[in-house]
Amino acid sequence: MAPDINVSASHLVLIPSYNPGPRVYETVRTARAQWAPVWVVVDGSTDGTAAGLEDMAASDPRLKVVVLPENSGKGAAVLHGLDLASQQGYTHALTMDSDGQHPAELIPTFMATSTQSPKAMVLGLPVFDASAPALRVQGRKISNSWANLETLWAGIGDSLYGFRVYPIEPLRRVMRGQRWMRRFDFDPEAVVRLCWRGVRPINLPAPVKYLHADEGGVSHFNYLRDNTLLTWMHLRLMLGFVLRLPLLLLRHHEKHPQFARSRGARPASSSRRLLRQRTGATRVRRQAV
Ligand SMILES: Nc1nc2c(ncn2[C@@H]2O[C@H](COP(=O)(O)OP(=O)(O)O)[C@@H](O)[C@H]2O)c(=O)[nH]1
Ligand SMILES: [Mg+2]
Repeated sequence: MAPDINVSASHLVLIPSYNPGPRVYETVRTARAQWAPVWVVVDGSTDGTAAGLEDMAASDPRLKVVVLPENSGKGAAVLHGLDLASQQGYTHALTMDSDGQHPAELIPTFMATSTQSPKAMVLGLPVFDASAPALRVQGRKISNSWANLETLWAGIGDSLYGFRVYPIEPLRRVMRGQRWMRRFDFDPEAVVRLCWRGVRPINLPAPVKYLHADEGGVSHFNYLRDNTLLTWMHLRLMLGFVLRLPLLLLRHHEKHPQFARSRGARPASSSRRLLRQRTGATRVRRQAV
């Protein structure tokens, strides 16, 4: 059993897992070496890893393995875990992939940041090495541009990286509100919709590895199917963006009053404050602005 350095009653590590092969055992071991509890949701895997993980959990009370009989998609597997976690009183979940791509050694840093800012979501900002396929790196730039537009640049560093800490309740509400976000569209839609609800993103750099097949690397990302899903997702989000535009503009102006200045939309009090800062004057009379 892993030593229990960090045992939390509020924050858990949640690993959705679909046919990852034997890499999953090391992934779970390294996560458990950093944190407790760790929960794995086996999403209808047919590669024998459900039984192997259940064996690990039998000798580790802080590892929980939930086995879904059918494959239902990454988002659906995460939501299943979030519902159970919420019932047991957990407030935050760090999601990570089961295939060894994500940096388990950063779990404590991400959890500490979330504990300091519990209303925020803590997003991994991927640091790629030479192993990253150029097509995936370029593809995420497109997804990131859409996500930034859809949130009026609310601060999303990366829309796709699944190594994140979410506040559980807002995410459950977002997901229960619609039937999408159940498959590969989970990660980007979650950050955009949480931003719309006012959940602030905090971005922390985190390395990501793309393992070769001979190192046990597996990906179920299907370029045609999943890029079609992501395109449809961004169309949906653009519609939501248009409907929320007045609210987003208002928030944007509150956060960046300098953009409104030239149009005279900034409240007089903040104009005076800015002028005071620039001139060093202790009092700026109303007619001066
Ligand atoms: N692709 C996919 N991943 C799933 C599913 N259910 C759970 N997952 C998990 O979601 C994570 C991301 O999937 P992965 O295939 O590694 O995508 P990639 O990292 O973007 O190449 C992994 O931990 C998977 O095991 C599913 O139905 N499809
Ligand atoms: Mg992966």
